[in-house]
Amino acid sequence: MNILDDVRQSVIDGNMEVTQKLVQKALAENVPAEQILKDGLILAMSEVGRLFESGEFFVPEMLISARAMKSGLALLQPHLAAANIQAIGKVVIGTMQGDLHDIGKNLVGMMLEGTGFEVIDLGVDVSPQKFVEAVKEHQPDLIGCSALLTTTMPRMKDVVTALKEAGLRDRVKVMIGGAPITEKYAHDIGADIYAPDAASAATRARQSLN
Ligand code: B12
Repeated sequence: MNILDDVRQSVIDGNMEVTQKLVQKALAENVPAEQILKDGLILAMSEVGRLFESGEFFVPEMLISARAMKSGLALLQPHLAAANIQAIGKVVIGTMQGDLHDIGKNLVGMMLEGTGFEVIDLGVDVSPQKFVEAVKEHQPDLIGCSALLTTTMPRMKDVVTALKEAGLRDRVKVMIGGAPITEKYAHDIGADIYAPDAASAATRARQSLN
């Protein structure tokens, strides 16, 4: 068995200690951090989602898998974020009000840092008003909104509206993403950038500065 198969299995099992050991082992064997992330941790969470959908996993299992994934991610972080890059811009990110999923958002934050952005993370369950206040306070180039639930997607439109009402819409680009989000949805609600994953989020954010 390949080490990344083991990493995936440990996340699915929700075994945080084993996940950490295996991620460390993979790094020691010079498996690139991006590959451990993509083919190990992220694939494992897709499988966890499938198990949840088919009724084999319930919320507690999902939660312990998420914890294991996060513990592995923490070990990869220093390898993913390139050191000593001067900030090329500023991004405020957060997960929509009512939504507690933060693994994808954290990954996007890491990749943005890796590409040279200063990242201000507002956390989860962030109201549109809080985004507006953060734009006033930090004056970012972009805001990044994450939603994993179809029920919290509409809050993204509320963020765009709140920015307009505060007269700030022209000062900041709005980037959105998360499993249920599509390019079309971004267009429909008047967001500027959509990206399907953390790597393309970083690339598109960077391109948007030009
Ligand atoms: C882990 C998990 C949880 C954990 C979250 C832990 C945490 N700290 O995040 C817990 C157990 C808490 C949880 C709870 C719930 N969950 Co949940 N969860 C998941 C699961 C299995 C994985 C999500 C994940 O982390 N994926 C891995 C990351 C890396 O991927 P990602 O989040 O998609 O992010 C990537 C991209 O989307 C993108 N991206 C993400 N954000 C952003 C932002 C920007 C700006 C950009 C550009 C890109 C971007 O880049 C990321 C990296 O590449 C998904 C299943 C799935 N397949 O998505 C269900 C899922 C999202 N959950 C679901 C549900 C129903 C729930 C609950 C309602 C369950 C319940 N009955 O209580 C609650 C809701 C709690 C709440 N209020 O938020 C459903 C949503 C269904 C729907 N259509 O809305 C899913 C799809 C499962 C399913 N198949 O039914 N969940």
